[in-house]
Amino acid sequence: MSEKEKTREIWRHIDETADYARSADLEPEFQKAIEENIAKLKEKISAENLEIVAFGTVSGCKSSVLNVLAGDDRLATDVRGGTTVKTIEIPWTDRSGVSLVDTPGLGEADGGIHGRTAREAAR
Ligand SMILES: Nc1nc2c(ncn2[C@@H]2O[C@H](COP(=O)(O)OP(=O)(O)O)[C@@H](O)[C@H]2O)c(=O)[nH]1
Ligand SMILES: [Mg+2]
Repeated sequence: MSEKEKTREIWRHIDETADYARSADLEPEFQKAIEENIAKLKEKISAENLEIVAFGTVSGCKSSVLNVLAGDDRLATDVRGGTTVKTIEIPWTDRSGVSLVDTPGLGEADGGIHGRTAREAAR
């Protein structure tokens, strides 16, 4: 399959999912969630920006690895878990169209909200 055909196929699947969400007998909340995700997905595809997302357990060196890729220490790191509390997106130096995305860690004590933030960023 050529790149052009693959792109067309992806958009076809997205449109079919949107049609299904509109026509199916779904809970309004679920329908809204699908529509919001489709809108976000379309935005991401149109932006043609590659996101490298660091996703994993707390103190797993996620921020440290992204700092190495970025070439400086702009993301905070700490021996204590829970330093990264929100999703942070930074452009990869000298490379247009590529972003490094840091997320809070999974498995943090009382860190349910941070885990959800991380999962959301990785979608
Ligand atoms: N021993 C060792 N520690 C590291 C290395 N890379 C990072 N660390 C330390 O591991 C700890 C957690 O790193 P961090 O990047 O904040 O983890 P995050 O919670 O996944 O973002 C920090 O104290 C880092 O300095 C490494 O290569 N070796
Ligand atoms: Mg971190």
